[in-house]
Amino acid sequence: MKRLEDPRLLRGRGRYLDDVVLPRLLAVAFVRSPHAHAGLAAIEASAARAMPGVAAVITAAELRGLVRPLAPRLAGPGFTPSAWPALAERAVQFCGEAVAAVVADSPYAAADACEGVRVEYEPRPAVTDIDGALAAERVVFRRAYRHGDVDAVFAAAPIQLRERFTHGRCVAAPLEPRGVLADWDGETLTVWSSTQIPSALRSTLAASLGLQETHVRVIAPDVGGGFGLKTHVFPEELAVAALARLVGRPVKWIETRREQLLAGAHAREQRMDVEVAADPSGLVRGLRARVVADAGAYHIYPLTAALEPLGSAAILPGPYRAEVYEYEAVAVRTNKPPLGAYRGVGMTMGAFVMERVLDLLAERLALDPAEVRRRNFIPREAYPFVSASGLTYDSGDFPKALEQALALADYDALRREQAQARAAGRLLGIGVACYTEYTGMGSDVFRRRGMHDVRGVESATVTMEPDGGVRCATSFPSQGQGHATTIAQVIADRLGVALERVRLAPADTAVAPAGSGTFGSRGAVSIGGTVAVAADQVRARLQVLAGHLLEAGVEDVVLEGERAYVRGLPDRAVAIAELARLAYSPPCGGLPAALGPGLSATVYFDPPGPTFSGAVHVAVVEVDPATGRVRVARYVVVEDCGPVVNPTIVEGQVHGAVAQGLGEALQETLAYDEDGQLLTGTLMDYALPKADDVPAFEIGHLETPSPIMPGGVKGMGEGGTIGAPAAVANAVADAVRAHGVRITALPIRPETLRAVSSQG
Ligand code: MCN
Repeated sequence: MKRLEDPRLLRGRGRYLDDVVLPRLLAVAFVRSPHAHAGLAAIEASAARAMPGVAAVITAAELRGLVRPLAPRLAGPGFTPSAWPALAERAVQFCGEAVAAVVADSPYAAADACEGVRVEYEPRPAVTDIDGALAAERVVFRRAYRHGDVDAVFAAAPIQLRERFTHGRCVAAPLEPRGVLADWDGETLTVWSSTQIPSALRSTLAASLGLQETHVRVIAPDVGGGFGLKTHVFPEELAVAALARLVGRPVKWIETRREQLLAGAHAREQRMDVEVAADPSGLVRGLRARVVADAGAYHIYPLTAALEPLGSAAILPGPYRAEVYEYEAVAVRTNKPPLGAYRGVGMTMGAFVMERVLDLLAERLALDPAEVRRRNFIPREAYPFVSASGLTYDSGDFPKALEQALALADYDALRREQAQARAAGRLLGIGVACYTEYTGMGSDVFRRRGMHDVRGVESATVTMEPDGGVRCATSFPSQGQGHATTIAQVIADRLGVALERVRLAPADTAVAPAGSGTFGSRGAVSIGGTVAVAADQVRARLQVLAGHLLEAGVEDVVLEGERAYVRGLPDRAVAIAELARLAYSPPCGGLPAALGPGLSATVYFDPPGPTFSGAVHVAVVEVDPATGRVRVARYVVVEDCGPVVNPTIVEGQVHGAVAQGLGEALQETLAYDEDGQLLTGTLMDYALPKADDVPAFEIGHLETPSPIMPGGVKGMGEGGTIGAPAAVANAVADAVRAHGVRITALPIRPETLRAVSSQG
């Protein structure tokens, strides 16, 4: 089934943030620090205020007492809080931090006036890397974990490996950048934001500005991609909301691409030192890991800097049986933008390290990489399985997924082809990666992590209108995942109406009940827990009404093909639209006893998860010995997200996520110099994958239903980005093994492969 939302979007009829225009609208631009670390001695804005079209120039001084900074909480020891202000007050902590906002009658006038704001900085030394931050003891998060007698297992292990892996800084880079429009009518603050979390944003704005939530309305119009970036609340959202109140007119800020690269949330940067204890058979018995993430200048709101290192450490054991494990997860503060969520957060690094380690082990023991995985997998019958890091894996069948992927790739033939290519001097590599992924998390997961400001609950209202059309409003909006289609499928199925009769309401806190948002691959699971249950409640009311009219037992009423009929008697029927009309306009004699008017249900759901989905990826790459450039020749995925609601959407999600993973593996780097200056501030320098960098994908499915989630459904929207860097890294390592090049860092840029190039 094709996506219902696409015709409107493909015809250019989408309504993105920059399409939203209000009367008397003013534009906002931010003055941003050119220094990574500096004191703010003075800001002189009178010249800018006098420039044409300028309505106001606002600094932290004008916002004092009006806006509380973003200060997420994390329960438990080892957490040093931070407060990210709407505008910097006494000092700037990273290059690109906002120090003033200009409000003008056009974005151009606002941008020009930014140049007229004179800021006197007092540059200070910047800390720009993990070692510098550790040396300066700038630790903002530290958590340790130990399971089993790790020392005894390591002391007895005949095979030991030790390696350091690093991951560079990258960014989500959605097609539509961030943006926010705010309007204050003296009573209600209405905010349009390109966000993944309208409900949580409303709460944060209300708390920060000292308003009641009922006086704040957040609307997320069409959102052109989020990929985790828009899971956060940003200072710009606070500043723009406050500006609307200060200037008494609607104001809008649209991020430029340069601002996004410079001052949005970044992703991934971390390193992991790992030790492995194994048997000569290749069985991994124990793991030790120390993860240190470069968290940037502030904790990201609401997830905190714990998100990346804790996720990487917790998922490291993957779908394998390691018995003992100890880790330390650390985040350090540097003078760079905060580290936040990006598709696959935490899990990408965990999978990269574990899958590289298994290949190194295979190499040491002269085993095939597929064989070493077979020997370590958790067998299907061992699920539910508690991993060495304490995660309860509810379901999975990796032995089967691996065999399916190897068959799809024709692995044996690939190895023969590789041998021939090698004989001819070509650098062909084959990489296998397997990962398990936590999806569909509920409040319990966030509370266990100590994350107070992430609710974990979702909700939906399903309403059949008086003409039989159905409207659904959810707390988890779409940024491209196709929810309008999958939600319509679920509702149409349950209420017996045509798909076209079902509409997903725009994301608007005035319409939708409260919840958390779309992140952590929780959408499919939340649809099952909210939309499906609410639709069932509406269905039950329709059945009572139809049973009453048709003089049949409720359990005998079938809803199908826009009609309600008595089972076995298809002619004894009434149109569902007629039932809807009667529900709002009761017939003479009224509705059946105990059935009030209306056809609507609101359901809140706290997913009992996480539920674990997973996949096996096989990448085939060829390295050009002359340039070190890597071409991805083939890409195979076998994924398991339980029963698939919409195969087209699921495959589309795999395509997009793998494409992002390939960029992460081979191209994308936010490079900084030692002063904390960003060297890759445009898309000419920050290399996103393009169409010709991405191969055709070969996708297979496996369905291992979740025993804990409604309908057995598991999430999958992030998976491709988790598997691709690991599979590609293993494939490149396989291609260049004979040349003595070690693959321990992402991205694997041509310059990493220069040892091959020089030999080539
Ligand atoms: N689905 C399905 N059957 C399943 C599982 C999922 O049909 N068994 C469908 C779902 O109904 C939904 C889609 O696949 O339409 C993704 O579902 P899910 O894995 O639950 O993920 P979410 O809906 O929670 O989406 C979030 C996820 C994340 S965390 C990021 S980041 C991401 C992603 O989705 N950002 C995206 N995919 C994206 N796709 C686009 N186009 N844009 C983004 O910003």
